[in-house]
Amino acid sequence: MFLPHATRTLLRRVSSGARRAAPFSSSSSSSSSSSSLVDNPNLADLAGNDYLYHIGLNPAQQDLRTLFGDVKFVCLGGSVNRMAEFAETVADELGEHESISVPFGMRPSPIGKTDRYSMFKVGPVLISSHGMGQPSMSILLHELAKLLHYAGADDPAFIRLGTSGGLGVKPGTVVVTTEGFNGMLGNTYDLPVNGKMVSRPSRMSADLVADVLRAVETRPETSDLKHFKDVVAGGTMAADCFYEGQGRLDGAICDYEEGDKLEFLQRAHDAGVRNIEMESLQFGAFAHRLGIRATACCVTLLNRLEGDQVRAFFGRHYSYCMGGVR
Ligand code: R2B
Ligand code: URA
Repeated sequence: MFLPHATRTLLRRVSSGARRAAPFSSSSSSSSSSSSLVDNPNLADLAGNDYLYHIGLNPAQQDLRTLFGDVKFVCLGGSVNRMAEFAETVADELGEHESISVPFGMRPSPIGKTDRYSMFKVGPVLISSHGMGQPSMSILLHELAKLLHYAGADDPAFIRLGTSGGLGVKPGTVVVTTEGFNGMLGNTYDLPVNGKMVSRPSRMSADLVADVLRAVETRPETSDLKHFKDVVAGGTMAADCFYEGQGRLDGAICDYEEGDKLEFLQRAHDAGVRNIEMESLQFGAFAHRLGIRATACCVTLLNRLEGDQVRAFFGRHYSYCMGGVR
């Protein structure tokens, strides 16, 4: 997402920021007022023998406190390769000036099971791929929250670094998410639980968003980001489908006209949506429910008001994501 120097700067700046999630709106919600990472009395019954199935770790088998107790940032992104690359960048940047620990080797190497997600740790930064879509993100968030709870991590900030389709912003713009929107343009993530629909508001931490924007604005390390790309705060719509769910005309099925698509996208823009992807709604709902400081910083690969096909050249696409203007 951010330039290499900016990565370090941002992490430091954000680290000195507010300690608790301050949602963007104080309207009624079921969220706790402070961060706890988990809210489940049943976990006590496991007496510390809790196999985190998809990431392959268990507090009964690994010393999670030693390995993960210092985590201050959790950086998540969809693709394995991109997050492995991001881990290398963070190692280079933090390694320059700080004594950092990179467990399991001299350079970042995957931790735990890697068949579903790839996770890395560089000093206080835990980095993981989350796959595509809200179900994949949800599984990872449940297991990471428990991992960090067992590790005793103190109020870590969660940031998703991803790609998206922009809405009324020029390609290359980075959208820092303030709140999630669903495909009906509401702000709740709705999940059937035991045969009942549970709706949770999707809100990011106002303090974390402000810290990210301040870092971009004030630090010389991010001057390239200011010169070459726009960074805006705004709503992010997450869809459970890349094609129809995002109003594309180029999927294998399309039962609507271009006018329907444009009417919807314009309505979404009017409601405050500035980009569309597939995870931030669930991410914001999960974090807000637990009081975790979270936001997403997603580069826009195209302006959806102008088209549907993602044709960003890979190198450019990649450097947008990592924040490098290469
Ligand atoms: C952005 O890009 C992916 C789809 O191409 C999806 O994971 C997302 O949110
Ligand atoms: N990812 C999405 O989910 N949608 C886009 O348009 C681009 C990337």
